[in-house]
Amino acid sequence: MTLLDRTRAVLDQAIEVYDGSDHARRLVTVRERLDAPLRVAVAGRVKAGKSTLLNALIGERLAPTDAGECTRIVTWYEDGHTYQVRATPKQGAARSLRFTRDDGVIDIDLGGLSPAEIAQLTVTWPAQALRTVTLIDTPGIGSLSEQPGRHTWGLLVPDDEETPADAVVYLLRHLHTGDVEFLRAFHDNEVSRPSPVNAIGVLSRADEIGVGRLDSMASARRIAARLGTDTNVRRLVQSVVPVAGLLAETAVTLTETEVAQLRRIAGLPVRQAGELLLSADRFVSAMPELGLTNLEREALLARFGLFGVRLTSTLLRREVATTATDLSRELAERSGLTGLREIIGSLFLERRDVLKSRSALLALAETTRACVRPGSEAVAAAVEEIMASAHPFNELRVLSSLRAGWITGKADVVTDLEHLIGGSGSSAGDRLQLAPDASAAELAEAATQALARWQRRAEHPMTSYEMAVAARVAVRSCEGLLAGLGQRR
Ligand SMILES: Nc1nc2c(ncn2[C@@H]2O[C@H](COP(=O)(O)OP(=O)(O)O)[C@@H](O)[C@H]2O)c(=O)[nH]1
Ligand SMILES: [Mg+2]
Repeated sequence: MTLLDRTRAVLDQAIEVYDGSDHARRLVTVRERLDAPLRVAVAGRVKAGKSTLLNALIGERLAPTDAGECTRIVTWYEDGHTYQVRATPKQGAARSLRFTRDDGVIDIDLGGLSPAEIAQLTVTWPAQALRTVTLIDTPGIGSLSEQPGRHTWGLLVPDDEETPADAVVYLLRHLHTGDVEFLRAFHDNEVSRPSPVNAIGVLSRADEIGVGRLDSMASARRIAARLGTDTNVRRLVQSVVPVAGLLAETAVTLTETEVAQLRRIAGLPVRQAGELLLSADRFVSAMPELGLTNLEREALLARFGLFGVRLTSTLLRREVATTATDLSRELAERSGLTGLREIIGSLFLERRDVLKSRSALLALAETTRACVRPGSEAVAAAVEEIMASAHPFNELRVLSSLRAGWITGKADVVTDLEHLIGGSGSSAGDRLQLAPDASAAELAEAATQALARWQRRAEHPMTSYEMAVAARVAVRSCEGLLAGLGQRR
């Protein structure tokens, strides 16, 4: 039986035990959630660039950025057949809200409700990207004493049994003590404590790190790599990637008009273009003969940032990309968006079932603690049994123990282990550290070797207790790989 099937079975059992009560109704929604898209929250401080990045991930400029009352409300973006916005007030029934689209961005009419009265907005939007994930935009944790801050906190660190988000993309601009505390509390639960299993770090607004210089992304990559090896960060997020969110958002919503405008800059002699782009002020006002109005220039700055204007005009001049389509792909790549999508794919989407089961089992465990009934102890025992025995959970536990520094060993051994248990992606290639185009025979050979290696390690008398436990999990992972490869042949 798969993990999802086991989870479903124990949920069914619990729904019968709690039949007729609110608990049963809640558990029915927990069960429905197992089949729904993965819920990923975008979290971080106010102005970290959350809404902008969310738009980039959706591929449309939906979420309002900067100020505005709606940025203070937790907003869910989910797939659906029709365009719809609903408000869930803290008191009273959910209701539909009117909205307009101004320049792509949704402008929601709260219909007389104040942001403080609304628990959640739900935007239903037919978008390809939302088929596999529901994205949750959060107001940001500027300060937890503020209302919006508390909202976000409640969403990610719920005090009732439901964990609204299955995973989180956490935006960091500069690592802040507040960030670490926040992440620690979010991960404070029993499957993995503290746990990097369902969090990815994004070094956001990466273009600003090198003050918009053309090599800004290279600097940002170095800083992100350093953050990613920092022990404090590693025990909280799986990895840290740099993303220039604004440029990413523009990349996926690029217009022909914008490309035409940037071609004018690309057409200038290099030195003149360099002078024009020395500063934002100069760009807006210098060189009136360029044929772009001040307003157009300001609009370009707002969409690309100075870094984006520099980079895009350079790409056009060097003919790295000449059409809007090519340019869009190139900018998505260079802004870090493509990399982020890949990592969301390998660390969240490929692990969807585990993350889903985990959320459901946590909810279930909480219910059996909160309300004891005839039969509820058997449910609690079944939940514990799955959490303790299911191999994917064991992999997650080893991963977080590694990240927390509870399992130690030689660097190459630790790296080998981390990959094998799926720490850098769940595909056979990722686990065995082989190229994506490795043949089935190569994969099988590498898996056989890894199996022997980890069996030896598990049985070796000098292996520490913790490493021996981890080694047995790795052995199971290798067996799983071999079984999977056998099926495909
Ligand atoms: N230069 C630059 N500005 C950004 C970037 N991401 C967001 N911004 C700007 O930062 C401000 C806040 O962004 P927003 O997405 O609303 O942040 P949020 O409060 O975290 O949702 C807006 O003016 C954005 O245009 C980025 O990657 N680079
Ligand atoms: Mg926002």
